[in-house]
Amino acid sequence: MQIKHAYTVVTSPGRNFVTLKIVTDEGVYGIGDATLNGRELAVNAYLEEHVIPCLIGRDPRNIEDIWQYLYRGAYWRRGPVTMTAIAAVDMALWDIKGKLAGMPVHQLLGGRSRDGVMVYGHANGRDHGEAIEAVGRYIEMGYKAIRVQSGVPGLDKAYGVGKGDLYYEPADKGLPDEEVWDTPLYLRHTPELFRKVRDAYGYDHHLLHDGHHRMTPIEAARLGRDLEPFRLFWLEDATPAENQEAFRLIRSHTTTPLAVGEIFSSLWDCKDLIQNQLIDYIRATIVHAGGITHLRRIADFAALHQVRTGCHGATDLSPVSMAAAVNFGLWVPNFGIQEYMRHTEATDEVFPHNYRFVNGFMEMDEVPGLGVDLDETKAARYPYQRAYLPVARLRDGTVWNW
Ligand code: CS2
Ligand code: MG
Repeated sequence: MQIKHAYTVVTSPGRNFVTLKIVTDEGVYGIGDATLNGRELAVNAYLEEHVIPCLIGRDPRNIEDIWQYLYRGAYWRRGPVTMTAIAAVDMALWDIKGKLAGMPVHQLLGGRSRDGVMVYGHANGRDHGEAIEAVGRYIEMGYKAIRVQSGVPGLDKAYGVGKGDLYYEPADKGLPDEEVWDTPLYLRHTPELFRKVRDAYGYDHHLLHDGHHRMTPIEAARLGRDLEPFRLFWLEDATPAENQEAFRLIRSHTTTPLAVGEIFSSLWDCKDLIQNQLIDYIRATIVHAGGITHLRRIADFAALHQVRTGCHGATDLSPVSMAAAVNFGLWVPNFGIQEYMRHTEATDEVFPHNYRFVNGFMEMDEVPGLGVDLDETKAARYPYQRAYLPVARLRDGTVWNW
């Protein structure tokens, strides 16, 4: 069996997605998500110019050999563009292998460790009142875990406050939007938000919060300690994690569980965090951390250190990634939680899939491969438009972490 041809499809049903399709000489095909928010065409070019020519003629069943070839053979290793491109190839090859075997990918990995994958939703609002009302709506929808984000009095914008209720998309067409950030204001108001949520709904639901890289380590330590009475499931991206050691300071001050890693692209980005138990959940994803083949290694390493998975699952990860993530989440023994930001109806039509939300969990049937497809006719209706994530500045104009 050989890879006969491969190509990418760029489509934008509300936001940009890049999908790789690999077709074998026996007509079986697989798809992989190659979306990197704000840098979509960089990955597309990497695939078209540097990866796809090397795939033609290879045996698609040799997933590991192709992974090693694309990782070691590139010379220039790691990084979000490279590892997202490798991830797309890897997802597509696992999809093909499942179809050939007549089994879903979670069966190929080792079968089901659970019947459903617990997911968390995203309650948010421009102020505490709106955010608290949104939490109530997510409880009514059956979510067992809910991320809570709200505006900060005195700031025009804050991370995680969507334009509508269900669909959160931070990227905007045109050049990057610039937003002012003020951490002291945020630190003053956030504990109050969670006190109000707990007062309103009690402690029967997991609450999560995303600091989105904006605090210094000592500021993150302060927030972690202030949130302790509200028993969060996790505080995410408390501080930028290029310096993995920074989490040692946060860890020494608070028992609030810590999650990090949605922007990591390999095990090397999180090895110290995990082996020193500086975090509780690793957020690396199949689409940005080299695919199922590499995320499995990260998860196994994390399991040795009692760290659980908490994979990223925002709207800028396509339904192809979500289908792969549900397969992975059904299997992985040290599962923690899976993020689930609902896609738009248009996106779901472009990417028909088998996973479904059932009372706080994601479930899927025993369908061969990943359990997702790409409708290329519908995809062609939505042309690409360059879009950027925002840029943050502090009040004095200093560029900050968005
Ligand atoms: C966020 C994301 O879902 C999350 O935890 O950090 O919304 C993130 O801002 C986007 O994926 C960036 O593209
Ligand atoms: Mg996040």
